[in-house]
Amino acid sequence: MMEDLEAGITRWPAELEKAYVEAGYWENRSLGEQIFAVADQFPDRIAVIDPDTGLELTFAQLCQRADAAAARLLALGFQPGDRAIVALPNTASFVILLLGMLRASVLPVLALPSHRHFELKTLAIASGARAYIASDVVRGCDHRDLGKRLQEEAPSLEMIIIEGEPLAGQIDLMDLLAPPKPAEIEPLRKRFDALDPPASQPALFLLSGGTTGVPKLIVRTHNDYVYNVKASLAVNEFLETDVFLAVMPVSHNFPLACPGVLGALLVGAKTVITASPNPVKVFPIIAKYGVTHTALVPAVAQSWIDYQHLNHTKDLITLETLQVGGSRMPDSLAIKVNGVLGAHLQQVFGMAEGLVNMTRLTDPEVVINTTQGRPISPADEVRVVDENYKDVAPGAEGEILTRGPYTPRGYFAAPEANAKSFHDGWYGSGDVVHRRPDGNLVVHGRNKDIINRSGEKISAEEVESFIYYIEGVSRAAVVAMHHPILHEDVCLVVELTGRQELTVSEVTDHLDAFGVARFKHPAKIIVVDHIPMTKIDKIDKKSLRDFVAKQLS
Ligand code: OOB
Repeated sequence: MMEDLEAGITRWPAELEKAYVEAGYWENRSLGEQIFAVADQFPDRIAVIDPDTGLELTFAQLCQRADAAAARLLALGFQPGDRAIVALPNTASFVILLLGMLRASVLPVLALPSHRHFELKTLAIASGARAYIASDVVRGCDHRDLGKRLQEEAPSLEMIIIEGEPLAGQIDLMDLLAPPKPAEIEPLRKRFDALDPPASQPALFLLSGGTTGVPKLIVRTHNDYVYNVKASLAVNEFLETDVFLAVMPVSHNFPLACPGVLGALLVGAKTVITASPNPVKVFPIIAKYGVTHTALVPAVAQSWIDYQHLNHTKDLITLETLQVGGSRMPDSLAIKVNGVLGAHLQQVFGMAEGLVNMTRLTDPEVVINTTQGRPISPADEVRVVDENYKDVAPGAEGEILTRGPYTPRGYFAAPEANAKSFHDGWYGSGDVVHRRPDGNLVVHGRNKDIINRSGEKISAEEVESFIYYIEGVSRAAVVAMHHPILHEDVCLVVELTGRQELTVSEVTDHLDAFGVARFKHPAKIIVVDHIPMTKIDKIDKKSLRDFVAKQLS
């Protein structure tokens, strides 16, 4: 229900909300209503293509299916404001379901298919989700069994909804997403037009890539998220004649809303959605559907550049703009994008918590290749501060603080995390940057204890907490190590008592037993006599990172 949600949401100050509306940043129109209005203009245009299943939907068909899905969700007992965890891979089903949930005001908690029991259970408890929605088997993980196990521990999870072959007692996602009968179309449309939620209400939950042991939920309201998408659309110069390829996991803010899938829907353009970013698979898809825009993490951009460099394919002729973000793109890689892929590069430095920076397509090459861009909205405020939250001298390095019309003022129902990450309404992401005189930001690193493994954020503290259960581990520290493709990977440094060694496979088995997502598992273990400590008796992560770098060089 909406009422019980409200208590967990930190709103913008009332006078600012008013100002955002007056300035036109907040339109007071829901995301679903706006997509439906676009669909009414271009009902017969293709909205979504899923080359993996062959499904193609026009805007009219997408909206009809979304309304039918909304009706079926309510028939299952969902009420507006209820939450459901969505951990689907990139398929057309995701898009239909998302729009259906928006129409029914059932709030998606956007998780990843790579999340496992530990992450999902924590999310289910934090969100009070009533359903878990996933594909039956993804990369060897059976989400039907996982769903059953989750239900034992998260009492709110009444329903498991499965794409593929659900177990007895589970719901078939295909039944939920099937097209309505022709006679149902109009009545459904009327019914959900009448249920259109106020735009101040939550539209969905994103996950934070934050540092604490508990994943944090970010509520994005219709007003702020629509603006996130529209401001991104303008800076990305994405038009209705363009074709967006969604190839990074669409539960992430970047391919979903910067401008991403939602951007394409809001301008009446085509989205091609597919699961594998492997150039062998995806290049022919780009050629076949005339993809013009896509969003990648640097590691995938690197793999595309390497492949194209070797194969000189003609597949990328239509590709105009390549957005790259999620982790720091090395300048040496940025320089190659245009020459090898023939596309304009746009660097994107964003966060699920709000603020998005982009280089502009008309910026000088040196800006595009060596900076992470500047805020997409004139109403974004950015400060660069020292450890006492004092502004540093212009151009000096410091931590970024931000606030603005699409940067929420707190995590969902997390007062402790909020006290750490929000300062007088300013969100501190922990990224260390400097601001150039032209306003563009350069990301130097971060003052937060995470590993950024090819765009997936891993909390060191979270992984460490599991390692301490291993017998003989007296101290454990998880730090980033360099990886040639992923840029960073997880390295575990341990002090042992009563044993000499600890293997990667033992740690993997241990973390599997706890249901920790595989992408968080250490790829390397270093046993030491003493883990370096700071003066205040905390693990000295900085010198440990240097130590690991030396050991592995
Ligand atoms: C995006 O969102 P999240 O929430 O997964 O991660 C945010 C964090 C940032 O605080 C920063 O540490 C890192 O990811 N990051 C970058 C970066 N883009 C994100 N670090 C260096 N250079 C970049 N270009 O990752 C995200 C959300 C929206 C758009 C793009 C990325």
